[in-house]
Amino acid sequence: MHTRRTTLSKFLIEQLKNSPDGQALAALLVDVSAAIKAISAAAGKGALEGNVGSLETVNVQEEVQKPLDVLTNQIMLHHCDWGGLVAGMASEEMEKPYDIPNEYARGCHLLIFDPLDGSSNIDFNVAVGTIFSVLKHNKDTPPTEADYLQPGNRQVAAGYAIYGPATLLVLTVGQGTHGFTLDREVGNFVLTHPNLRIPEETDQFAINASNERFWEPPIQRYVEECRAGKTGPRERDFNMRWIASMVADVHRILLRGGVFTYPRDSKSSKSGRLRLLYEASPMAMLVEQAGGAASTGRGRLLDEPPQALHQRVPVVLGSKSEVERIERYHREFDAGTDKPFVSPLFNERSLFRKEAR
Ligand code: AFP
Repeated sequence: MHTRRTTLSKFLIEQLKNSPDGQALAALLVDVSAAIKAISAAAGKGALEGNVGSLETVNVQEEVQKPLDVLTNQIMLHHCDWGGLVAGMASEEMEKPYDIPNEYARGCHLLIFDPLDGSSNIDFNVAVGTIFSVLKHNKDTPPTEADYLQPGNRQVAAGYAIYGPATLLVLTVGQGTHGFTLDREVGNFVLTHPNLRIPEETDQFAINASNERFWEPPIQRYVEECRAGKTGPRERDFNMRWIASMVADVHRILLRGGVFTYPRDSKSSKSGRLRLLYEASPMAMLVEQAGGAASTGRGRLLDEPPQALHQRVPVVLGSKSEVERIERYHREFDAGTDKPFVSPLFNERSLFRKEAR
């Protein structure tokens, strides 16, 4: 039974056999997958091991940490620092990059990760994830902070794990996007979703609609048109979803099509909420490799040059035609030629009057 299943190791050896430093990258991704198995087991214990509630500490983002934020960060560091495969690591949970301890050799890759994305969901047993990105570091010297500030188009691998009813690892090494399901009894990741392609025809969008009043007009226009459904300019009905865990929201979009967006807003920082290096760049690579598009609304996300380790960025990603439509709305708005859609519910003679923008 199952003797011909493609395991992650087999898949990586095959995909990377002709790439420079391919063996080192494959070995690193196997270490990352081991960390993911450990995180999956820890997350699965929930309240049995005190993995719920909050700590009294805050991370560099000024967010209150959960016990699992701290534990999963350590799991990632300690599974990947010892094997001579990474030159350094950076985590959303740490202010500064992690230097490889002196007793271990340094490798030719940098590993960047968000160890527990969507951790505010953990108390409610809703899916959370881990996001990671791999860059090259071809210097003999230990990496400085500046070495991590590479645009997403320089990533050699990116992926995420989603801890839901099943644990899945979705991965790219620049040759398509592929999904692996953890066989918990055997302990292997098995290729179950080869060559994922984002559907073009879609009726899904994912956005935190409670921020609507803080969005820019191009995003307000897009969402208003979707909400108008058959009665609006799109002439079909849309479905909205928001899990508040980027991994889970993007996973849905990858399989079903549509758009995930955390746009620029005027609420806290104008750049939106998501971090360029830990969240946006790896997700953008996965989405592009699955035939989709990823943008800031005003340019390709993978070309965005990072200025700082914890920089935030507006994110619009998913089915290509929808992302291109949102980019067009930004261009028209910037040029002053946009034609915002006003729902009949809000027109001059209706009960609800929409204030002029
Ligand atoms: P946490 O990892 O701090 O829970 O943040 C998750 C996240 O960065 C991303 O996964 C979600 O898409 C987004 O925040 C949810 O933000 P809202 O609080 O605005 O729903």
